[in-house]
Amino acid sequence: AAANIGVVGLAVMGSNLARNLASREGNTVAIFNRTYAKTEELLTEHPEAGFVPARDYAEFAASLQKPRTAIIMVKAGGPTDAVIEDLISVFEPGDIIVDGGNALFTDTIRREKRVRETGINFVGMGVSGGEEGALNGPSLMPGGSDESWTTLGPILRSIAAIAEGEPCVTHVGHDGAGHFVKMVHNGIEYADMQLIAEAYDLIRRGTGKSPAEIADIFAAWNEGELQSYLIEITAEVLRQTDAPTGRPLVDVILDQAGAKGTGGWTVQTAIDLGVPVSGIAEAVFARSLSSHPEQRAVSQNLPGPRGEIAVDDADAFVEQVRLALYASKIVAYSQGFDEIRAGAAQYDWSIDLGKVASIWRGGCIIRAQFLNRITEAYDEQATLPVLLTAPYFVDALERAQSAWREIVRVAATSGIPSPAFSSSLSYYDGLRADRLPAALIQGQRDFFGAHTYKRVDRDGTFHTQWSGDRTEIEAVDTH
Ligand code: NBP
Repeated sequence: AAANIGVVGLAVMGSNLARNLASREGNTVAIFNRTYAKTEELLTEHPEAGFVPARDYAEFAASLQKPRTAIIMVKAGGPTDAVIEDLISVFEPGDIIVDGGNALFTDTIRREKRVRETGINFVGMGVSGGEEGALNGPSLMPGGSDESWTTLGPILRSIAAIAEGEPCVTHVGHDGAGHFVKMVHNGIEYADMQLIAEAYDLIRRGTGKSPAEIADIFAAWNEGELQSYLIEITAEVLRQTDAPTGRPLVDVILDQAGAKGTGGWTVQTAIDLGVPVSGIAEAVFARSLSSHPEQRAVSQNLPGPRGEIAVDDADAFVEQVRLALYASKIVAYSQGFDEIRAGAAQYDWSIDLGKVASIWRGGCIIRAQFLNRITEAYDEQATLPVLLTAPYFVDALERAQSAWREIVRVAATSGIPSPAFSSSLSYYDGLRADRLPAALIQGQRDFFGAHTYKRVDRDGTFHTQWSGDRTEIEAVDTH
């Protein structure tokens, strides 16, 4: 057996990951793909990689040193299950199967149980950074057992992105923890992108600047506290001219945003966990709204202002938008980390939240300076209940306060949709409120469903006899 690691599935992600592995000192990589032509193609195109090809699973298993370690990079869902079963049939107890596809974490939990019965280790691993990351250094979020991490750790460290000298990989937690964290990463990515899009829209309508001029603004922002890959690529996209028409590319791209589903998973899971990820949810729903042209077409003449803003001082307005973006971004990340915290509690994972922030600093789509501040916040207090209450963020929110409110006000009065900006502000004010109208909701629930309520002044559970004499009785809480 010649190889210390294998890759199954040689489409773009798998072949790039295999090449990344092969390029690192000490690795010999076995490769297998259901359709052998793809294996041959990779061998021909990259003879320098020294791949050990296999035509079937038995040959693949025989080419691997023990404990055998294989990373699966095939289509998520049924294909992943099929490949796992095939590997089980040729692997032995102690071997390690890693799923690097975009699996839903509950599938990973199920698969881990199934594979564990055989004595083989199963690791669900979130891989972020797309094709480019897979080739040059992704952010890696492996779950799975401690035992598998011993073998896998050094290999993964060798291929991960490096941020400030540290490889962007950590053993996130057991079974589905890695895929869970990857899912939330994607949810945060949705929110971040939506916030940037809203900022662009407000600046464009407010100042009349061209996309290329706004590109300069984003490029300048990328030098400051907003520094991030997404801000950087926003400038690139805005600067791009469409060759056939000579117009800004952003003006010829159809304004209907697609989605592959991981943002939706983040929201569905958050609902199950009872965690308000309103910024992420608004970002997911904003994409759905954009993608209903038939509804948008019949709504064009609905009454309301037409998105014109009278801005006196363009520079001051741009700075207000920047602050609103920064504050809303703090909220989005705070909500995302809240979901990871709640997921860890629910599924009994021990997840180091600061470490998660630190492995997102390189390789992945949401890589940013800002993540250092999150790591610092959790280093200071690992059990911080609300990330945005960390002193650094409180300072930032204090600074952004009035601009944030002004921008949400301007958007509302001008008829410019700003779902992520405004929902972030509402969330923030909801957290701050000393008293919420939730009390009234409890009253309504008690009225129509005898759902009972608690009192501020006494322990116990109470019900008002709404259909009777409306006196209050102490109730046994059965709801
Ligand atoms: P695809 O998702 O397009 O999957 C193609 C691969 O799956 C091929 O190797 C194909 O083999 C194999 N496959 C299928 Br389909 N059914 C199979 C089966 N029943 N048995 C064995 N192999 C099967 O590839 P990709 O775009 O490279 O993505 C791979 C994984 O990485 C996916 O889970 C995807 O969601 C994830 N991904 C992640 C990122 C990221 O940024 N993290 C980006 C893109 C993709 P064949 O050649 O024989 O058809």
